[in-house]
Amino acid sequence: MRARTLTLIIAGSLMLAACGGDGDDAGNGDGNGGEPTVSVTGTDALAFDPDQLSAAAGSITVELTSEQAVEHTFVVEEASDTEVVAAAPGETSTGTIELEAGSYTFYCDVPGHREAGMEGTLEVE
Ligand SMILES: [Cu+2]
Repeated sequence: MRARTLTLIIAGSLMLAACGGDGDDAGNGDGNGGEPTVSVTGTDALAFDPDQLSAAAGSITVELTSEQAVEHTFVVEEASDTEVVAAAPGETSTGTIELEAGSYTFYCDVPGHREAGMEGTLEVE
C-alpha cells in the first residue's frame, strides 16, 4: 500500500516537471523584450525631450511621457501621419510602429503643439 502510493507520487512529480520545463522554455528568451526602443517626454513647455531619437528598423516601441499639465501625442509624419501613442497629463504610455530604415519626422498632433515646436527627428537604421 505504502509503496504503491509512493510510486504514484513519483510518477506525478515527473509529469509536473515535464510540463514545467516546457513552460519555462516559452517564457525565456525575451530578456529585454519589455524595454522601450525609444523613450521621450512631452514637456509642459510644448517641446519633446529629447527631440533627436534613433532606433533599429523593424518594430519600434515608443514610450511617451507627458508632464503634469498637458496631453501629448507621438505622430510619425512619413508614416501617413500615424499616431503611435498618446499620453494623458502626468502619464506614460507606449505604442508600436513598424518602420524601415530612413529619417523620419515626428510631432505632436494636439492642436497648436507642433506649431509651438513639438517636433523632432527619428533616425531609423
Ligand atoms: Cu503636445
